[in-house]
Amino acid sequence: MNPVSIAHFSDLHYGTAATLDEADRCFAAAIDRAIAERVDMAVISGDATDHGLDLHAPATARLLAQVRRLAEHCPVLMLQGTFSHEPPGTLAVFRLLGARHPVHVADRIEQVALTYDGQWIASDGWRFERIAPDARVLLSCVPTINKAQVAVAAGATEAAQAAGEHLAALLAGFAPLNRQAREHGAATAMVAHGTLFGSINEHGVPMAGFDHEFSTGAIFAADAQAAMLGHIHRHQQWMRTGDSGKQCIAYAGSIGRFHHGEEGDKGFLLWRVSANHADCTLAPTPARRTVDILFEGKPDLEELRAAIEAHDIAGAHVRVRWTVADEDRQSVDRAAMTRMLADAAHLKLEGRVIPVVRARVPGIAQLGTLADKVRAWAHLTGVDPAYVLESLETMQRETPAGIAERVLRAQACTESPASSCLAA
Ligand SMILES: [Mn+2]
Repeated sequence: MNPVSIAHFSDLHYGTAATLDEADRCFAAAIDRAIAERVDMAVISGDATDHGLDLHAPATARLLAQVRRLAEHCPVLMLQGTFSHEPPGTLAVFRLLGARHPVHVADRIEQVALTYDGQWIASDGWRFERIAPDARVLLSCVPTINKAQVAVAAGATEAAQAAGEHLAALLAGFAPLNRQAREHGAATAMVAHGTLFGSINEHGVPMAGFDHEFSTGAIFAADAQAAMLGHIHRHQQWMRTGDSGKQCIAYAGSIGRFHHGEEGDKGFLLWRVSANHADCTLAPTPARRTVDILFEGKPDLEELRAAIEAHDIAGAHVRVRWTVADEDRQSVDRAAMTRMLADAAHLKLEGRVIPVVRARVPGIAQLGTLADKVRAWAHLTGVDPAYVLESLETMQRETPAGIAERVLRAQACTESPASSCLAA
């Protein structure tokens, strides 16, 4: 049997003007490419919207038009994403699009088969009793987890059982149907929205808490060839070759770059899935480029000039961040920076001012030496200047390593005076 080619889009985040252009430009380009690749079907694995959309919002019409365009080309499955982004019920209207091919909305835990004549069939319960003989593709759908729903589907009786265990039981429950589908020669995939333990988010942070729903082990144990995931905005994948052939789990990542500091390429996935094989490649979208320039203190215009030369600023979304003490805030030349970065498509200047919380000594800046400043400060705050001046002198005379060694030795003395102290 020929492998089924599937376009997998995720985390479109259609919303307000701030991100709408990015979302729509990238999704449009992705659909163009998917059509050119003649994919057999398409999956949108959650967070099609960024928040609840009004019917008259520009994002609503643009998203509906794009999904309709996609459904003119091939059958589409849309999965319910995070409730705060995609309030329950958001996806219901997509069922009504009436394009050449049907749009199936998976907003509950269920299995869905795509038949050879391009129709979606959904299971009555959380899984099929048996696989229809004309199933070309079997999809096991796990939308954003409502923990109670998982517990019911998995038949859990222990209320205290962790959600992750319920989910592992649920995924294992899909395995017999996936094996049956494989015997019929059907392609099998899981479509889910959630956090995989050990994945890395778009800011480079590993997801390793205990409330992360999925593990690679539990997903592979569902015995589907492919697992198409949404929620984490960074593309990444895991593979395993075993009794079930080649299995692959992948996040498509978000369709565009919606925030500063997001690492990695943006795009959608082109999957090829058969009864015993799955693989995917990232097809890039024209996501915006972002450049972050960071100053520890006051922005140095020479350094900024060097950074502008080093990065291709033209057309990029640039963010400059700095941190200054309150007394220096007036010396930051925002106008000069704006002029230097005029080629950027969008510029964000973010200065953080550290407020003065300490007592100030009037005229301290005019004193000639650091020692004089320390004395003036000590006088105001009622501290004996002798110890501070001694420490100051030590810092000028000794290396940091030498000071640290002496401090540690003194500590060892207090902790166990008998042994190390006398020797030292
Ligand atoms: Mn998302």
